[in-house]
Amino acid sequence: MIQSSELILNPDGSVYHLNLKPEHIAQDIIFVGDQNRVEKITQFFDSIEFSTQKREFKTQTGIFKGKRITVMSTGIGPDNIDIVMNELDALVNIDLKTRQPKEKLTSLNIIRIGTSGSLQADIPVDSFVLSKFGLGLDNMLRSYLIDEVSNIEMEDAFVKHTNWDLRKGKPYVISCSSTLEKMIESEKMHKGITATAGGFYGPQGRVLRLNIQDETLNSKMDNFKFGDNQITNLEMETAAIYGLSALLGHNALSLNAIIANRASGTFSEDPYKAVDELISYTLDKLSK
Ligand code: R1P
Repeated sequence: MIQSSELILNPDGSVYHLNLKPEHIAQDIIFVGDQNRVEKITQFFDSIEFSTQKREFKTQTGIFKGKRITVMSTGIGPDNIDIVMNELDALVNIDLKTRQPKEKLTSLNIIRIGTSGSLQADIPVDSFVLSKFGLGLDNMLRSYLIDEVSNIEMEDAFVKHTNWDLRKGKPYVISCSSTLEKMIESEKMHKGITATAGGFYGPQGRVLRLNIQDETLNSKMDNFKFGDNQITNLEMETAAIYGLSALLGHNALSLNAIIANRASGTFSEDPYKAVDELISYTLDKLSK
């Protein structure tokens, strides 16, 4: 039995941070970072059956063209993803009354619709990136036993290429779900490795008033190659979502609208438009 200090439930039986009970979520789930992006998606739904919010975790479940979908904001960063993924998994794979893992496990389909900065000059602002791999620079996943799901060869190549200081922890690499990739991909999507940082400024090479440990990291990431794959973009959730999904048996895919280009130093003139277009694109693919 999982103790109440380990899996915390609210007085109404919902999971502690997400405020959700099992009946509130669909098997198909869209993640967004920003809580205000939830309704930008659900405004297109035929109906909404459930809404809740606690802290930055806002959830709505409804029907889009006959398909039941949950849209949820994760807030920013891999630490939040640890909460979101574990609590979502508990909703489907742990009996919250007996506090025992279920024998028959459910796989969720999770698609992130996020924003991100491109590292490559030829992936311009307002384009879309599908993350074939998540490269975690953040360490969160290293609290789990990940060797069976991580790409150790690519991790070692990255460590060598960037002369990575292992005092920052070892980066980890996890693949997307190939089923979801096939469902969503098209020529409109750039594909590559998405690097996930554990912070927005220093961890992504931004210098304001503090010196950073490796000022050349972004340019080394920019020219890292592993087979046909290069690092396309940098954000704060993808690798953590891929890692916990792989460990828990869920399918995950991360899509990002590129709103900044770190190579050219440019920022989208209308980032909301790029996100709106990615939302329409994804909903259209999901309804087929
Ligand atoms: C940083 O501004 C946030 O924006 C990006 C990063 O991953 C981070 O969460 O994604 P979202 O727009 O989905 O939040």
